[in-house]
Amino acid sequence: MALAESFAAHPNRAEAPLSPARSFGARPDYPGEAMDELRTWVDEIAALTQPDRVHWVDGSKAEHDAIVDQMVDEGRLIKLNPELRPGSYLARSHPSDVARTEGRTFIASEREIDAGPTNNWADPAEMREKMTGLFAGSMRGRTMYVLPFSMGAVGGPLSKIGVQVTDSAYALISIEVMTRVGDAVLREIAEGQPWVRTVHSVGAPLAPGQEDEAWPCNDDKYIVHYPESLEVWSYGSGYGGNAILAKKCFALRIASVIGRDEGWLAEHMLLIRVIDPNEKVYHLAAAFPSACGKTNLAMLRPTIPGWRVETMGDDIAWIRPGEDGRLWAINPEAGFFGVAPGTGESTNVTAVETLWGNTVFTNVALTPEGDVWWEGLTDEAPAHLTDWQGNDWTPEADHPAAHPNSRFTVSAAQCPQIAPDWEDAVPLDAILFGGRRATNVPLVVEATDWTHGVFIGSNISSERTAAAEGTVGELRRDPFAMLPFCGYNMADYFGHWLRVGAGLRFDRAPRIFQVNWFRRGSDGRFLWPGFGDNSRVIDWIVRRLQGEVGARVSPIGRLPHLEDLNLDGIEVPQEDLEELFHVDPSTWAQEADLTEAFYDTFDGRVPTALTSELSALRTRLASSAS
Ligand code: OXD
Ligand code: MN
Repeated sequence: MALAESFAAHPNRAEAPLSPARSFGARPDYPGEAMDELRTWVDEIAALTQPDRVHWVDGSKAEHDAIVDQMVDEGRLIKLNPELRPGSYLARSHPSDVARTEGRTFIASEREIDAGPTNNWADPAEMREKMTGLFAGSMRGRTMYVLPFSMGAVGGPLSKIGVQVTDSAYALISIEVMTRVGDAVLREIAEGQPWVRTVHSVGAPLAPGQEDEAWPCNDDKYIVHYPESLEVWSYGSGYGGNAILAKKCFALRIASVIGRDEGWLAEHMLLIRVIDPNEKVYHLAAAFPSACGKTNLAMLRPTIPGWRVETMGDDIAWIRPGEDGRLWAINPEAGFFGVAPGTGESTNVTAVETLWGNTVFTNVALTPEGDVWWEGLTDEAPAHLTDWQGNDWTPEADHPAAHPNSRFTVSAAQCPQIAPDWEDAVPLDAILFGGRRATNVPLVVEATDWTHGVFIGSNISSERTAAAEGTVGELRRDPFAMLPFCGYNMADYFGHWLRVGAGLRFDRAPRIFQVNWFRRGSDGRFLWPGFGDNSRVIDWIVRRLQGEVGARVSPIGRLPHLEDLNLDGIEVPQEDLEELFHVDPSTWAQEADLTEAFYDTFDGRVPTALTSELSALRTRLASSAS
């Protein structure tokens, strides 16, 4: 079967009969060595963590509803007004547990060099001893849930499976949205598919009779990855990125290691299908650092007539070379765990429509009518709210009503512009690298070839946002938007990108572009309207793919001829346009110095192809300055 057909076919999607029914939460008794191995592992974790109960999750609606009802009764979730937001809930985290904790995230590879200078390395033997101590008895008084999950459609050709054990019901209901959970996955395990082991505890054991917190967690946090044994152990945090281990921990950090070894790429990228006015179809993957408008691009509504975008994924893409010399991509996730603030009718109407119901909100504000609100949902704040910490709030308050990293968790299938075949693999036509840059980086630049594109990707930087701890606004180097998510040495990761590119058919490899929606003028104004008008940049990119428009050569890559941009219906003054694409050789020479300093941190491990790109850039800048 041709590769494209085999990707489309997905013969074993979960339609085949499931294993025999079992009672609520019970341990499955399907026979087989692989299942014995799983049961033994679960028993070992339970013996260590000592939960009161072990509940094997079957992923059924009845089970989900029972767990959610119990969470509401226990005060862990607030049920929203079903007339305004049916099937939806609000969770409020502990104020100290609101974002990923990169400083407490570790790669425990056998050799320190395999973690590289951008990761926190820990010695695996020492870390195991430490974690065993922390997890001993950590689930006392709680239920330990066992969740078999699939990233990608169950049985799909690019899919991978894992099992998470967790003592957090919040993690459980989030994982049920973000992945495919349940017995269809157990059947895969029973049939011998390899699976990744992930263990999570909020680190808050309960003594007999002790009253629980609404959001239990521990001040001491460890998010630990063992790349050799493909395991994740996460302790102390209930926050999504630290607790939904299938997402950043597995689908990026561990999967990037699997991808390195198997010849594919696990990337922090959205995935969209763009349909031009002639109904021609293109697939784009785009890497943006956290909270840089990635969800907005994933759900783009073009403002130019005749163009459509179908959403396929908003955060992660698994990308594999096909036998046809192209790159094929899937979104391994099943839901969106998106940043709420800034998502509004005027900025991302598709996301607002996606959230009509069946959504778990975390750390947003509550309206007196029992609905949710966050900064940017509407232009004007309601006169009275309960803020994310449960306190009264009015627009005069000195802090936002919703936490800047407050989130929605919702099934991808609920997105009104989701591609009908969003669970299938699609061939990539272009890869975009973006960031939030007030200066220097033009609205769009095309790489001259794959190696130059990898060079650009290795140099992505962005002003810091609230998705991780740190000072908001500060410039942060975030190569491929993978800095916090690459499970191995990033210099080797750059080399892996070069190798993957070298294996593609040169005329079928995706073309690579850099974009920046956030450039400001010298007066501080944004120079580009952004949002739906970013479709104008996509239009140019697609016309480049079609060979319909030329480009001008610049020291940093190919730039559009300004007259080729479709600006019908918007007013962008000529000076702003020129500033949007201005390349200043002296500030770019400073960027080159920063690149050199960054590459130097890898002690000579950065591939020569990239250091040569840097020298070539400097030569081009010098000759353009003279
Ligand atoms: C996210 C992130 O939550 O990138 O997606 O931080
Ligand atoms: Mn992300």
